[in-house]
Amino acid sequence: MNRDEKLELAYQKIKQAKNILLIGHTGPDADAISSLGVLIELIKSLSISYYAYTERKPYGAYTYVPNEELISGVSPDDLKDYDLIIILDCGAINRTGLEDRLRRLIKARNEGALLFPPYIIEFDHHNQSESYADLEIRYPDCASTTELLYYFFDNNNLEINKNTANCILIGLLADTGHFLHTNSSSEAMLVASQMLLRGASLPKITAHTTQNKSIITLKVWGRVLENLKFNSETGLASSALKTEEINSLLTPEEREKHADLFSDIVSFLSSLSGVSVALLLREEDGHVKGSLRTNHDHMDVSILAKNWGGGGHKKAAGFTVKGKIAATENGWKIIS
Ligand SMILES: [Mn+2]
Repeated sequence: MNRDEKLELAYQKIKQAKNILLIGHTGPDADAISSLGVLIELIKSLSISYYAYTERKPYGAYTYVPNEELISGVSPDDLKDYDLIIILDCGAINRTGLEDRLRRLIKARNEGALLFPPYIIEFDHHNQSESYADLEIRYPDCASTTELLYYFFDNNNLEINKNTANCILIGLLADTGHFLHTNSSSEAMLVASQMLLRGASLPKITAHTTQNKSIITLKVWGRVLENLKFNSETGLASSALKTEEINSLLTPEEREKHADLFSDIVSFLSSLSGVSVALLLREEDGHVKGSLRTNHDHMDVSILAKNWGGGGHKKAAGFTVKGKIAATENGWKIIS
């Protein structure tokens, strides 16, 4: 099936559905939230019942995204109650926040144990890690999942109203770093300009996304910069935050609310002159989370992340491993 056929089939499946479950990735970013926002807008207009879910939805961080208030952080009831499940921007099944339940469902489906198994559609722009959906709409050339959803709307001649336009533009701006990253393709720019023509407000979005640095954010940035180590031979800029440091700077509520904070600073580090790769390590619940960024076309940080059991894009990737952070002479290591 080519892309157009897949996008048409996805719309057929949505129109036929009676109860749809929408899933964005755990600890959602603006692209995940706005992808949910786009499909909620469509499903509302079709008067189909739905439940939109994302695990660890940060409180108050994305209220500027249309339909954000219709997304729940509470796990859905029995997955078999839905006839259609749409997974957005997740990269891998383990980022759905429902991995065990989905795997059980898929197993039952594959064994023919379900009379009416939910149909599973995946919309994504991450590289593939495994194939599990009935309809996999995966295009890593798209700058954001919302860019892919634009093609879905365009292909099916669906109306793009102001809410949808804002959602699509928000996802694009977020995943291209406001058109600073190299994934800012001519197609992405074209979609963005189409969204402006359909009523999306760039000044309103940027006011929320770029002029929102709080004092708390700056304190965390200060500590990350203090801990910064730079290897001039490899061009690796790395920093780390231990649990004690994070706890001294942020309350648990603030950590939830400022979910973007860590990814913002690692992007900033990758933009510094002479830096080829930026790495931020932080401790969380006995684990170390690593975020990797690069601005260089010849680098692929998803390969580095994969070595640590993670994944992502060429320019932005991450991993989580068990352990603690320890400083070395010009870098960091993870110890158990
Ligand atoms: Mn994305």
